[in-house]
Amino acid sequence: MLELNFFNGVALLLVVVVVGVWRKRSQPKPMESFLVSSAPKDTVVLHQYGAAPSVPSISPFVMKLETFLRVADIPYVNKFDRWPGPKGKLPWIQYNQLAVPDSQMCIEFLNQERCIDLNKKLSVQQSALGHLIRRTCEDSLYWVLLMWRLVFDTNSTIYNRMSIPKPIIWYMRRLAHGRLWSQGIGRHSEQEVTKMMEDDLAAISRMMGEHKFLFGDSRDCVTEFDCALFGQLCQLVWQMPGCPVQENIAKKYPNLVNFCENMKTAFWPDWDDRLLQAAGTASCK
Ligand SMILES: N[C@@H](CCC(=O)N[C@@H](CS)C(=O)NCC(=O)O)C(=O)O
Ligand SMILES: *[C@@H]1O[C@H](CO)[C@@H](O)[C@H](O)[C@H]1NC(C)=O
Repeated sequence: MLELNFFNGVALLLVVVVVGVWRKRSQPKPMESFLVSSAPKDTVVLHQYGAAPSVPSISPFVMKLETFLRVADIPYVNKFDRWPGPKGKLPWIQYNQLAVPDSQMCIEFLNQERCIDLNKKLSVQQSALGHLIRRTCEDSLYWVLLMWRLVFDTNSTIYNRMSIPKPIIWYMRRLAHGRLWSQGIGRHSEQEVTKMMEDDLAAISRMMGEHKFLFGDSRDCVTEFDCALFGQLCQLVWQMPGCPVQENIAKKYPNLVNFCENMKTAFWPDWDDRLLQAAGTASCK
């Protein structure tokens, strides 16, 4: 048993105070404190990171949400302010004096507000499948992407291309290592993580077959699930410099690369104008 003496008492008090302050800090903040910019009525303000070298955003979730805004034809303006939203993450949106965090919650909120349903043509079974694909992308592939960018690529190639200062890269890596370890994937080797990714991609690739999009070939078959898939895949296909992932996908799953090309052509005519044109790295695809 721990003896309660003066030093233990002080240590205990310190722990209680620190935990108390920490808990208070992590309480959700009132939404009003996030209304940092004004926008015309019924226009979405999309808060996101700055530009990236090969895909308009470094974040798969930003790509998902911005693609959704385009597919659903919702007027929006970008704020490249890296301002973390009500839940401390990006992306988040502001809409008519409301702040909404989380890409998926933003989509569901906008669906309600504007009577949108990109999935309305899907059968019950297709919707269920779409849901499972989205989860695979966001709760499995996303972690694989982080492992490559922040653990296996010891050169931090993508972050260096974005000219992020070295100490910040160091801090990001440190933070990520802890999170990836807690999530569990951080305990696996490069070979094991590659296998996980291959299994996910193979399943999605078989599911897609020769279709242009997940559930069909025409632009109006594009669903929320295509946006979620595109968000993650476009990163793996185009924005993983320093990682063998990119080459691997192009060789093994050309239909997934085609899917990305199709989404890009259909909804991102301004893709190239949106890329970060850092000196000497204009074409890093
Ligand atoms: N479930 C969230 C995930 C968003 C997310 O993980 N965003 C990352 C960037 S890709 C982020 O903000 N990370 C900063 C942090 O975790 O502190 C969504 O769908 O929006
Ligand atoms: C880091 O860069 C060096 C020099 O370009 C290269 O030899 C090495 O393989 C790279 N490391 C990784 C993990 O990509």
